[in-house]
Amino acid sequence: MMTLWGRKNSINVQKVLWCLAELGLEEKRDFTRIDAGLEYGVNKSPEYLKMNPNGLVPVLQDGDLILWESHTIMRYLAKKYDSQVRFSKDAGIQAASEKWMDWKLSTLWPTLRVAFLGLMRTPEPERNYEAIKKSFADSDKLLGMIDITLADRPYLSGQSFELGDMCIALGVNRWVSLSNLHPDICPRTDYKNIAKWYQQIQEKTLFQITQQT
Ligand SMILES: N[C@@H](CCC(=O)N[C@@H](CS)C(=O)NCC(=O)O)C(=O)O
Repeated sequence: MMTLWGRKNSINVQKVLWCLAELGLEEKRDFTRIDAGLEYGVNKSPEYLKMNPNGLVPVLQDGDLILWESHTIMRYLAKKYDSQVRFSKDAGIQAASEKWMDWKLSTLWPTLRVAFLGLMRTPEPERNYEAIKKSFADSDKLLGMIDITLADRPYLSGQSFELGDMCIALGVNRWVSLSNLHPDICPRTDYKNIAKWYQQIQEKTLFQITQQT
């Protein structure tokens, strides 16, 4: 039985929960989840810091192995537990998918995070609206790359749903949520290919994306 530490509304915990769901791994049967992070605490305790010195969620324990970094955990799960071949084993398709994972961590999320933390985690009097607006506008522009990519393919790396789609879909979920909650500060472009892809993902995959609050 694996153990996953992390609150359910964290974008990085959601990536792991989604991956587990796609692999047919069920909470209570195949893994235990322990709430950690923000209001739950736990992640700054000495015991937790021994597992993840960053004090962040998620952390996955599988036997003697302790992993942190959501994308590393996803790759591990897909390598070890994909008995039904849910994800492609082709090195080229995997790399095509993983480049979007890296882009999410290195480019999209650092850009969108400023708007997300500013509007969702910062009390109104302390918000830097100029930085928030810039963060959202820059993210909206970056998502134009996704929209162009999806013009000639159903999924980001081609014909099949892969790990990269999950990582980007969770970012798109935050982009849509922020725009819906704050349309004046976060006006978003009506990207048709993203909308089609996102809807298809929600219909055809095994995880209900919930907004992060
Ligand atoms: N690069 C890390 C980032 C982890 C991260 O930033 N986690 C956030 C939640 S999304 C966290 O632990 N925040 C502190 C908290 O929830 O208390 C990953 O992908 O796992």
